[in-house]
Amino acid sequence: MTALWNATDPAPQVLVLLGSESDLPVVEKMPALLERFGLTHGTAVASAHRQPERLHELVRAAERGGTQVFVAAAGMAAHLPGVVASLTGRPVIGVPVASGPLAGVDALLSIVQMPPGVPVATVAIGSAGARNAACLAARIIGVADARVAAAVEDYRRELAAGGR
Ligand code: RP5
Repeated sequence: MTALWNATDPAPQVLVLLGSESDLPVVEKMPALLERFGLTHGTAVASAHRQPERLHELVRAAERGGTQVFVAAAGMAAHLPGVVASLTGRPVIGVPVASGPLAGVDALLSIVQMPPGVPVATVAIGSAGARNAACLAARIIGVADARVAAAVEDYRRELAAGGR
């Protein structure tokens, strides 16, 4: 995988934040998919619990730089997506990771149960969810970007023809 994103780098359209380096395998297919949709992307590790200040800095720098959608993947008591949604008004997609003895159900319930007014669009547990996070980010950005919308339609046609 390419180098991790830093706050001093140009902000990507889609920033993928992870609660731990151990979550990296779950999102490994996202870069290729985001590139297929014509989206710039970056990945950074910042635990909501262990590195709260670093997380704040990364989200603020990305928002300032123009990041359009945040994806946050975390396991166990997965507060990362919710904290990101508290720090930015941009769309946040949460990916539950199956890293503890509860196999991701803990993270799923933690991510999906956001208080009213602070939404996190929650996808399925694990790499299937990460793939859908990339697709959903493209659909969101495609609302105002015809080139991305066309790439989403191309992907949909491929699926309809039996592609996986
Ligand atoms: C969560 O705890 C992380 O997102 C990861 O899924 C899990 C375990 O983290 P490590 O102990 O592997 O760093 O915060």
